[in-house]
Amino acid sequence: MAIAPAAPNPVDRIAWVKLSSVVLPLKTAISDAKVFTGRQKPMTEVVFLFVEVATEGGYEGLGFGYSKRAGGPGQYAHAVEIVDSLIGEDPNDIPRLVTKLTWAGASVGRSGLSTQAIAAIDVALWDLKAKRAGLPLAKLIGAHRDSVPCYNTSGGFLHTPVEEMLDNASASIAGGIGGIKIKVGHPDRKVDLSRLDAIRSHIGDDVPLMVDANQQWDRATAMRMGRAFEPYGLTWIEEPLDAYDHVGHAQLATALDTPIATGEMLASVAEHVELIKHGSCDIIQPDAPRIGGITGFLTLATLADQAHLDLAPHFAMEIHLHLAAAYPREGWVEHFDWLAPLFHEELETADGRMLVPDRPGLGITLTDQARAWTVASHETGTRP
Ligand code: SMN
Ligand code: MG
Repeated sequence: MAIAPAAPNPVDRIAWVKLSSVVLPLKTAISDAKVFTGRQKPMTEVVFLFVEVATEGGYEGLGFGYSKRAGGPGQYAHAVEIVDSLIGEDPNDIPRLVTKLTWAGASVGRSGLSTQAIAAIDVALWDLKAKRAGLPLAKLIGAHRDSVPCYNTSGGFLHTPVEEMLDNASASIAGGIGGIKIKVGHPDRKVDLSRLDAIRSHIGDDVPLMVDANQQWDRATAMRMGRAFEPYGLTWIEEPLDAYDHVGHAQLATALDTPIATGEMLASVAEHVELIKHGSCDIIQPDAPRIGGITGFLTLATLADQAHLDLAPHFAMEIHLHLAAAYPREGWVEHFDWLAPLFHEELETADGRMLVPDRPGLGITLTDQARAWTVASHETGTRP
């Protein structure tokens, strides 16, 4: 019997795209080691590039990217310059559209800010595709699990007094979060060790504990600190060295029992390929908004799995929960409470895990507060 033709008019057309630059204020100024060693100022806001897409067939998608301290206006400006070419295109053809957008702005390269502008558009197109299929994004890709172990970072920054850090950890665990990450890399190594002692004693030996040095040590210091941390049974040591010191990270990964995690700062799939080639980490930490969205992340995930790496994506849990659920090896999702004012929906945590929403797409919608924090917007096409 002949196979029935596809549903009438399976091809859809992008009719409208809206770009919004949204500034999320943080409740307190955030400091990690990069601030304590004078490399950066405390962080007081995160700038988001939100992308909304609508098609003639009545489907809509929402995606986002972000930047910290600088880059937000640049990502937005680049997206404004290239987005018009999407109008009239079939939204299903995401890889082809990413290539088209890449060539539209090729003179500014295939990594960093231009890639991050395209990433936000890519996420919106994947959200739309999943909604068209009536599936959560993880299910559209193909999920290995319906929840992912999660750990909290937002409670353990270096500016947070020890007692408050301990209270934050207790609150996270009581809220169903499964692990705790604290920042290290303080100029005085005794501060690192005393904070680590305090948190390990407070949460006990059975709660997974990670540390993040945010690129602050040189190789000798990283090896010394890594050896000093061995007795604490850490789940990983994150970014002990400069993000691009692949050889140094590989030396640590070989020398230490504690797993080495890195990758968040890399700005393209190609940069992660270098990390993998050097054997720089046990746990890779890509950031979809930084390396090309869902499309870039899925390319990297295949390479990471082939290299037998575990996965712990950086930040943006609203996106990375789906991607970690679809990765063959069970990894971790990073919990931050910062983005809560932006979305109507809250991700559920229970028994140490974050639950993949059963809503189509990413399963998020923007709040009026997010709209109120919009500092610039650009529309192209006509919303059906
Ligand atoms: C981080 C996240 C957000 C702000 C500063 C640093 C980070 C992480 O390195 O791993 O979450
Ligand atoms: Mg980090």
